[in-house]
Amino acid sequence: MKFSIVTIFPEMVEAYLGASILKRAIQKGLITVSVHNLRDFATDKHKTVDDYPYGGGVGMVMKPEPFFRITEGLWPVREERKILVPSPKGPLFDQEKALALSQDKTELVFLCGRYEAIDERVTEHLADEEISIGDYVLTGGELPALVIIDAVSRLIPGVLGDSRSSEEDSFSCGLLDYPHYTRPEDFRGIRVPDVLLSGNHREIAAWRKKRSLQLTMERRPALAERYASSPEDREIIERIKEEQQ
Ligand code: JFH
Repeated sequence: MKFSIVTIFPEMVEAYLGASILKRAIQKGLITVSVHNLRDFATDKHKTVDDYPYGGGVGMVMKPEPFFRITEGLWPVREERKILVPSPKGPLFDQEKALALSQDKTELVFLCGRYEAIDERVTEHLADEEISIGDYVLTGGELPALVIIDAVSRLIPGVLGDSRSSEEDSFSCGLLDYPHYTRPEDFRGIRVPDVLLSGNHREIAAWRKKRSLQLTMERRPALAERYASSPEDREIIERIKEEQQ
Protein backbone atom coordinates (compact mmCIF):
# COMPACT_ATOMS: atom_id res chain seq x y z
CA MET A 1 0.00 0.00 0.00
CA LYS A 2 1.29 3.43 -0.93
CA PHE A 3 0.71 6.54 1.19
CA SER A 4 1.91 10.09 0.54
CA ILE A 5 1.85 13.05 2.88
CA VAL A 6 2.06 16.68 1.79
CA THR A 7 3.03 18.96 4.68
CA ILE A 8 5.06 22.01 5.64
CA PHE A 9 6.49 19.90 8.52
CA PRO A 10 7.99 16.79 6.86
CA GLU A 11 10.37 16.15 9.79
CA MET A 12 7.39 15.84 12.14
CA VAL A 13 5.81 12.94 10.26
CA GLU A 14 9.15 11.30 9.44
CA ALA A 15 9.88 11.03 13.17
CA TYR A 16 6.74 8.98 13.75
CA LEU A 17 7.23 6.78 10.68
CA GLY A 18 10.82 6.01 11.70
CA ALA A 19 9.93 3.90 14.74
CA SER A 20 8.29 0.63 15.75
CA ILE A 21 5.68 -1.21 13.69
CA LEU A 22 5.34 1.29 10.84
CA LYS A 23 9.11 1.43 10.47
CA ARG A 24 9.19 -2.36 10.15
CA ALA A 25 6.27 -2.38 7.70
CA ILE A 26 8.16 0.11 5.54
CA GLN A 27 11.39 -1.94 5.77
CA LYS A 28 9.48 -5.11 4.82
CA GLY A 29 8.04 -3.29 1.79
CA LEU A 30 4.45 -3.82 2.96
CA ILE A 31 3.77 -0.09 2.89
CA THR A 32 5.57 2.92 1.47
CA VAL A 33 5.11 6.44 2.80
CA SER A 34 6.56 9.34 0.85
CA VAL A 35 6.66 12.72 2.52
CA HIS A 36 6.69 15.95 0.49
CA ASN A 37 7.36 19.50 1.55
CA LEU A 38 4.54 21.74 0.31
CA ARG A 39 6.90 24.74 0.39
CA ASP A 40 8.85 23.24 -2.51
CA PHE A 41 5.76 23.92 -4.63
CA ALA A 42 5.36 27.57 -3.66
CA THR A 43 6.19 29.90 -6.54
CA ASP A 44 7.46 33.10 -4.90
CA LYS A 45 10.94 33.67 -3.56
CA HIS A 46 9.72 33.55 0.07
CA LYS A 47 8.02 30.16 -0.52
CA THR A 48 4.73 31.50 0.80
CA VAL A 49 2.02 28.90 1.50
CA ASP A 50 -0.50 31.05 3.43
CA ASP A 51 -2.30 34.37 3.08
CA TYR A 52 -4.96 36.55 4.72
CA PRO A 53 -8.60 35.44 4.58
CA TYR A 54 -10.96 37.16 2.12
CA GLY A 55 -13.78 38.67 4.13
CA GLY A 56 -11.52 39.20 7.11
CA GLY A 57 -11.31 37.28 10.36
CA VAL A 58 -8.66 35.70 12.51
CA GLY A 59 -5.79 33.53 11.32
CA MET A 60 -4.31 32.68 7.97
CA VAL A 61 -5.58 30.49 5.14
CA MET A 62 -3.44 28.11 3.09
CA LYS A 63 -3.11 29.18 -0.52
CA PRO A 64 -4.56 26.86 -3.17
CA GLU A 65 -1.75 27.04 -5.72
CA PRO A 66 0.97 24.98 -3.96
CA PHE A 67 -1.55 22.16 -3.31
CA PHE A 68 -2.69 22.18 -6.97
CA ARG A 69 0.87 22.30 -8.29
CA ILE A 70 2.12 19.37 -6.23
CA THR A 71 -0.94 17.25 -6.96
CA GLU A 72 -0.85 17.90 -10.71
CA GLY A 73 2.90 17.30 -10.72
CA LEU A 74 3.09 14.09 -8.64
CA TRP A 75 -0.36 12.47 -8.93
CA PRO A 76 -1.72 13.61 -12.30
CA VAL A 77 -4.07 10.65 -12.91
CA ARG A 78 -7.33 10.84 -10.91
CA GLU A 79 -8.00 7.09 -11.08
CA GLU A 80 -4.62 6.25 -9.56
CA ARG A 81 -4.93 8.22 -6.32
CA LYS A 82 -7.34 9.18 -3.56
CA ILE A 83 -6.76 12.62 -2.07
CA LEU A 84 -7.73 12.96 1.58
CA VAL A 85 -7.80 16.28 3.42
CA PRO A 86 -7.80 16.04 7.23
CA SER A 87 -10.20 18.58 8.72
CA PRO A 88 -12.32 18.92 11.85
CA LYS A 89 -15.39 19.35 9.60
CA GLY A 90 -14.98 16.10 7.66
CA PRO A 91 -16.99 12.92 8.20
CA LEU A 92 -15.61 10.93 11.14
CA PHE A 93 -12.91 8.32 10.59
CA ASP A 94 -13.64 4.99 12.27
CA GLN A 95 -12.59 1.33 12.09
CA GLU A 96 -15.02 0.65 9.25
CA LYS A 97 -13.45 3.47 7.23
CA ALA A 98 -9.96 2.16 8.07
CA LEU A 99 -10.93 -1.25 6.67
CA ALA A 100 -12.36 0.31 3.49
CA LEU A 101 -9.19 2.37 2.96
CA SER A 102 -6.97 -0.69 3.59
CA GLN A 103 -8.71 -2.34 0.63
CA ASP A 104 -8.37 0.72 -1.59
CA LYS A 105 -6.32 -0.09 -4.66
CA THR A 106 -5.12 3.47 -5.24
CA GLU A 107 -2.40 5.51 -3.57
CA LEU A 108 -3.68 7.50 -0.58
CA VAL A 109 -2.46 11.12 -0.61
CA PHE A 110 -2.91 13.31 2.48
CA LEU A 111 -2.90 17.08 2.02
CA CYS A 112 -2.11 18.51 5.45
CA GLY A 113 -3.14 22.02 6.30
CA ARG A 114 -1.99 24.35 9.10
CA TYR A 115 -3.21 27.74 10.37
CA GLU A 116 -7.01 28.31 10.37
CA ALA A 117 -7.99 26.60 7.15
CA ILE A 118 -7.15 25.53 3.61
CA ASP A 119 -8.66 27.51 0.72
CA GLU A 120 -12.03 25.89 0.00
CA ARG A 121 -11.14 25.37 -3.67
CA VAL A 122 -8.64 22.70 -2.59
CA THR A 123 -11.28 20.71 -0.71
CA GLU A 124 -13.91 21.29 -3.37
CA HIS A 125 -11.93 20.71 -6.58
CA LEU A 126 -8.86 18.68 -5.60
CA ALA A 127 -9.85 16.50 -2.65
CA ASP A 128 -11.77 13.28 -2.92
CA GLU A 129 -12.70 13.32 0.76
CA GLU A 130 -12.36 15.48 3.85
CA ILE A 131 -11.86 13.39 6.95
CA SER A 132 -11.94 14.08 10.70
CA ILE A 133 -10.31 11.89 13.34
CA GLY A 134 -12.51 13.25 16.14
CA ASP A 135 -14.45 16.17 17.53
CA TYR A 136 -11.59 18.32 18.80
CA VAL A 137 -9.40 20.89 17.06
CA LEU A 138 -5.75 20.09 16.38
CA THR A 139 -3.12 22.49 15.02
CA GLY A 140 -2.81 20.78 11.63
CA GLY A 141 -3.50 17.75 9.47
CA GLU A 142 -0.25 15.86 10.19
CA LEU A 143 -1.44 13.94 13.26
CA PRO A 144 -4.71 12.94 11.55
CA ALA A 145 -2.73 11.70 8.50
CA LEU A 146 -0.48 9.63 10.78
CA VAL A 147 -3.44 8.32 12.78
CA ILE A 148 -5.17 7.17 9.60
CA ILE A 149 -1.99 5.63 8.12
CA ASP A 150 -1.38 3.84 11.42
CA ALA A 151 -4.91 2.43 11.69
CA VAL A 152 -5.00 1.41 7.99
CA SER A 153 -1.51 -0.13 7.97
CA ARG A 154 -2.14 -2.52 10.85
CA LEU A 155 -5.00 -4.03 8.80
CA ILE A 156 -2.60 -4.94 5.99
CA PRO A 157 -1.60 -8.63 6.19
CA GLY A 158 1.91 -9.04 7.62
CA VAL A 159 2.20 -5.62 9.24
CA LEU A 160 1.41 -6.85 12.76
CA GLY A 161 3.42 -10.06 12.34
CA ASP A 162 2.11 -13.60 12.00
CA SER A 163 1.10 -14.17 15.62
CA ARG A 164 -1.10 -11.10 15.95
CA SER A 165 -4.27 -10.62 14.06
CA SER A 166 -6.15 -7.33 13.85
CA GLU A 167 -9.33 -9.43 13.43
CA GLU A 168 -9.30 -10.24 17.12
CA ASP A 169 -9.32 -6.55 18.05
CA SER A 170 -11.99 -4.77 19.91
CA PHE A 171 -13.87 -2.78 17.24
CA SER A 172 -13.16 -5.25 14.44
CA CYS A 173 -15.94 -7.31 16.03
CA GLY A 174 -17.81 -4.11 16.96
CA LEU A 175 -17.35 -4.37 20.74
CA LEU A 176 -14.97 -2.79 23.23
CA ASP A 177 -12.10 -4.95 24.41
CA TYR A 178 -12.34 -7.24 27.46
CA PRO A 179 -9.89 -6.75 30.39
CA HIS A 180 -6.35 -8.15 30.01
CA TYR A 181 -3.95 -9.43 32.67
CA THR A 182 -0.36 -10.66 32.77
CA ARG A 183 1.91 -11.99 35.54
CA PRO A 184 1.96 -11.98 38.50
CA GLU A 185 -1.41 -13.60 39.33
CA ASP A 186 -1.40 -11.72 42.65
CA PHE A 187 -0.16 -8.13 42.39
CA ARG A 188 -0.24 -6.40 45.80
CA GLY A 189 -3.24 -8.51 46.73
CA ILE A 190 -5.13 -7.72 43.51
CA ARG A 191 -5.83 -11.07 41.87
CA VAL A 192 -6.31 -12.06 38.25
CA PRO A 193 -9.87 -13.41 37.77
CA ASP A 194 -9.88 -17.17 38.54
CA VAL A 195 -11.47 -18.10 35.21
CA LEU A 196 -8.35 -16.91 33.34
CA LEU A 197 -6.17 -19.30 35.37
CA SER A 198 -8.57 -22.25 34.90
CA GLY A 199 -7.25 -23.42 31.53
CA ASN A 200 -10.87 -23.90 30.40
CA HIS A 201 -10.80 -22.16 27.03
CA ARG A 202 -14.56 -22.30 26.45
CA GLU A 203 -15.20 -20.65 29.82
CA ILE A 204 -12.48 -18.07 29.17
CA ALA A 205 -13.98 -17.17 25.78
CA ALA A 206 -17.46 -16.86 27.35
CA TRP A 207 -16.12 -14.63 30.16
CA ARG A 208 -14.32 -12.36 27.70
CA LYS A 209 -17.38 -12.07 25.47
CA LYS A 210 -19.54 -11.18 28.46
CA ARG A 211 -17.11 -8.55 29.74
CA SER A 212 -16.86 -7.03 26.24
CA LEU A 213 -20.63 -6.81 25.95
CA GLN A 214 -20.96 -5.41 29.49
CA LEU A 215 -18.39 -2.69 28.94
CA THR A 216 -19.80 -1.75 25.53
CA MET A 217 -23.33 -1.46 26.93
CA GLU A 218 -22.07 0.72 29.80
CA ARG A 219 -19.77 3.03 27.89
CA ARG A 220 -20.93 2.96 24.29
CA PRO A 221 -24.63 2.05 24.13
CA ALA A 222 -24.82 3.14 20.46
CA LEU A 223 -22.03 0.69 19.54
CA ALA A 224 -23.74 -2.09 21.50
CA GLU A 225 -26.99 -1.36 19.66
CA ARG A 226 -25.30 -1.61 16.26
CA TYR A 227 -23.61 -4.86 17.17
CA ALA A 228 -25.19 -7.66 15.12
CA SER A 229 -25.38 -10.47 17.61
CA SER A 230 -26.34 -14.11 17.45
CA PRO A 231 -29.21 -15.54 19.56
CA GLU A 232 -26.49 -16.67 22.03
CA ASP A 233 -25.26 -13.07 22.32
CA ARG A 234 -28.85 -11.84 22.77
CA GLU A 235 -29.13 -14.16 25.75
CA ILE A 236 -25.89 -12.81 27.29
CA ILE A 237 -27.17 -9.25 26.75
CA GLU A 238 -30.46 -10.09 28.49
CA ARG A 239 -28.54 -11.62 31.40
CA ILE A 240 -26.33 -8.50 31.69
CA LYS A 241 -29.43 -6.26 31.66
CA GLU A 242 -30.98 -8.33 34.49
CA GLU A 243 -27.76 -8.03 36.48
CA GLN A 244 -27.69 -4.26 35.92
CA GLN A 245 -31.16 -3.80 37.51
C1 JFH B 1 -6.45 21.69 11.33
C2 JFH B 1 -7.66 24.51 12.62
C3 JFH B 1 -9.91 24.71 11.84
C4 JFH B 1 -11.41 26.50 12.62
C5 JFH B 1 -14.28 26.34 14.85
C6 JFH B 1 -13.53 25.11 15.24
C7 JFH B 1 -12.36 25.03 14.34
C8 JFH B 1 -7.84 25.60 13.44
C9 JFH B 1 -5.45 22.39 9.42
C10 JFH B 1 -8.69 17.44 12.33
C11 JFH B 1 -9.36 17.01 13.45
C12 JFH B 1 -8.13 18.63 12.66
C13 JFH B 1 -7.36 19.52 11.77
C14 JFH B 1 -6.95 19.08 10.51
C15 JFH B 1 -6.29 19.96 9.63
C16 JFH B 1 -6.04 21.28 10.05
C17 JFH B 1 -6.32 23.85 12.61
C18 JFH B 1 -8.69 24.06 11.82
C19 JFH B 1 -10.10 25.81 12.65
C20 JFH B 1 -13.43 26.99 13.79
C21 JFH B 1 -9.07 26.25 13.44
C22 JFH B 1 -5.51 23.44 10.30
C23 JFH B 1 -7.10 20.83 12.20
N1 JFH B 1 -10.11 15.87 13.62
N2 JFH B 1 -9.21 17.91 14.39
N3 JFH B 1 -8.45 18.90 13.93
N4 JFH B 1 -6.11 23.02 11.45
N5 JFH B 1 -12.13 26.40 13.86
